[in-house]
Amino acid sequence: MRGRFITVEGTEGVGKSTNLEFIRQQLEAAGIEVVQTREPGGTPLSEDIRQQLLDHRHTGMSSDCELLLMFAARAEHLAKVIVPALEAGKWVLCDRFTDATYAYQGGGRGIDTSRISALENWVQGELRPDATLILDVPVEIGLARASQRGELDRFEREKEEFFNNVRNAYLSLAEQYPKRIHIIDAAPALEVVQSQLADVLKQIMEPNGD
Ligand code: Z5A
Repeated sequence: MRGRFITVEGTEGVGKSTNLEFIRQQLEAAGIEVVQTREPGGTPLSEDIRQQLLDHRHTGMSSDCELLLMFAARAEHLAKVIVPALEAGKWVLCDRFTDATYAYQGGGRGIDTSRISALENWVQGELRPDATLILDVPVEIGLARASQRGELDRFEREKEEFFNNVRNAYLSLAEQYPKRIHIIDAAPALEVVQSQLADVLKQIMEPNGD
């Protein structure tokens, strides 16, 4: 049986890295074999593309170049990691996927959604995530959390307005796909966030769950 494809999304500093480990543990505790991966990245070539995308020396990269590099990395990732794992019956847990493209390149950079969906259909065919968890916090809280880390990458140097547009695009996607996308309030203490995650994961792990 084909595995299930779970993606985790959110704006800057919402706690994806912190909570991905928790999500993986919950799935594995239920006996599910999990392949954890990330975008952009997940294969040697896609990780090289990621480095170019995040490198602050490329500040001013054209929006179309950014969009096409995201999908180039994704095509390789799908071919080498995601599709083979799903076909082998494993679950794929992916840190960001195409919702991030709609949010960052669509909402943030202002690229028309129809251009993103054309690339989505080309690169993914009919493959879409089975369930998506969007960790949501007000932008100022996420930026304050992220600022505790080291040097800022090319995206992290964007202004608050950019991240507000990204967050609004994520919230619109959740309205558009209420069955697939689950919004998690990631502002409270970690144990409160993880209790919400555990509830949603139970639902997702049910046969035919979303
Ligand atoms: N991107 C794109 O533009 N288009 C696309 O299609 C794709 C991606 C796929 C890299 O992604 C960039 O690629 C990303 C969008 C773009 N740029 N940005 N921004 P990334 O996922 O690797 O980068 P990121 O968003 O910066 O993720 P991150 O560095 O992994 O941050 P995070 O995972 O959300 O946060 P964290 O490191 O888990 O937590 C941040 C801090 O907050 C840390 O000190 C935690 O201990 C703390 N924390 C976490 N939760 C809590 C709670 N509940 N309370 C208090 N403190 C907390």
